[in-house]
Amino acid sequence: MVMAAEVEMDHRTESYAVDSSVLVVGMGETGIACARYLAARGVRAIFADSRLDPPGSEAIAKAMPGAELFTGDSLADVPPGIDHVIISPGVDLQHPLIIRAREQSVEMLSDIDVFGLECAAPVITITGTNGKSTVTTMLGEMLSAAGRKTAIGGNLGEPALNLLAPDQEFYVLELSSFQLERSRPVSSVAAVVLNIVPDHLDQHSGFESYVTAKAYIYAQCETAIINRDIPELAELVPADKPVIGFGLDEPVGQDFGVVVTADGEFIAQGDELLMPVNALLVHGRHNLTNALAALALGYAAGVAPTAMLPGLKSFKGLPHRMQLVPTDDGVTWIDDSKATNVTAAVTSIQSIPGRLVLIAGGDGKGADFEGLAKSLSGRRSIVILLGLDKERLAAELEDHCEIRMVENLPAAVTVARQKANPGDTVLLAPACSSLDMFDSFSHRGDVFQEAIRGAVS
Ligand code: UMA
Repeated sequence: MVMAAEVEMDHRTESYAVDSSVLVVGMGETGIACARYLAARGVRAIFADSRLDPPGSEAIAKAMPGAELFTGDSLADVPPGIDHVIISPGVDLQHPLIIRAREQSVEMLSDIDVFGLECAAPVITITGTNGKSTVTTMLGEMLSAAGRKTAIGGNLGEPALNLLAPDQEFYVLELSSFQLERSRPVSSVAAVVLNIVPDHLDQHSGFESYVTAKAYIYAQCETAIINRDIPELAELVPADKPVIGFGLDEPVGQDFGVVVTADGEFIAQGDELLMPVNALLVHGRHNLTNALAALALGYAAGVAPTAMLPGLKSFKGLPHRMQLVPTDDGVTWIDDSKATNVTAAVTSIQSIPGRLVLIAGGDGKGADFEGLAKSLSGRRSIVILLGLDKERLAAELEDHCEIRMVENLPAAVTVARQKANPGDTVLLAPACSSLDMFDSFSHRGDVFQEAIRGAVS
């Protein structure tokens, strides 16, 4: 056997190991990471992807020369002798190969399960609909600043398997609902569901299954971190788990929160003031919540809050999340391409005072846009729409704002430039996924920033 570690799971009777005869479904970033991981351990695998030209095929062939790669529908069944199937997060669970594997009782794993087999350092796990990449990166910087060697990844971008290293002191993993529903419960020192609002409803069978997937994060954690501002989320935590809370109100005990004094607002643990809220470089109440969550996670993992503060104070935020794009035209241009659902877009819109030119649209993932309409009501805003769901958005928003329709993002920037006056804000907060027109939300944000640089000198 190549891999020594075997993990007993509470909810299953069998232990598992990945030592031979593996089928990896998905030839994207996760598939590439699996190929490298398995090849380094001398395990042979075959690979399948329903896409005709999956992005990882070249890298997989390089990592595991001679491995058989099946694209499109060229692999109709799980070949005899396959003992394990590793499923990438983007693979549809109704994929014919997954159905066949289930019928044949072939062991199914995620890359996160495989990561769990070899991971020797404490893991901190983060999920939620919005803010999880920010909290993951923020906490990574806080732990590093506290002198602890920390690797961050997962849904954030770097597949978990690529992070494994013998000298890591902490792993901080952002986990999507897709990763959670494909994985056995992840053993962690601290776990959080930051928030949950409807998202990805076109891929999950409904809001309930999306919530269930997110709740898995608490199943095997040592301490559950809960958001006091969304009390319903505490119901996702198993009854006997130790809990630490965070929220924008005054904290008690070990909880984190905000204390108002004559000198202003302070981030605090219990009655101990840690730092002034205005010392954060990231703006908005949602980022204050993110900071409190990160502190609670790090504290639950055994790191003193004071040791984490330097990393928190120097954290500047992530690209394409409320990122200011500098110009000299007197208009504030903001790239929030990461606002891929209605709640994230509404949070951004509400954080901006004054006259707004909003650029929105893309693939709405089956969501209802009523919340977006409400947030624009009575604001004198102009909304420029593009992408797959622009007609549906226009129908929902037309009673609340002036609408313009465009074919692409550079055209949206041109119209925004004509409509915005000095003092106004132009905000890209699409409330939709980017995948109908772009490779990713970062690609969409890059195109937006490039168009601004071209149009506004
Ligand atoms: N696909 C097929 N057929 C297949 C396999 C995949 O059509 O047989 C499609 C999927 O529908 C999907 C795309 O290919 O749209 C990518 O799927 P993948 O599983 O190959 O994805 P990876 O490249 O491995 O990237 C995945 C995560 N992607 C998804 O969950 C869709 C990345 O999250 C993550 O960073 C990476 O693993 C490393 O862990 C991205 C993401 O968009 C950022 N996540 C969603 C989100 O945040 O909203 C969930």
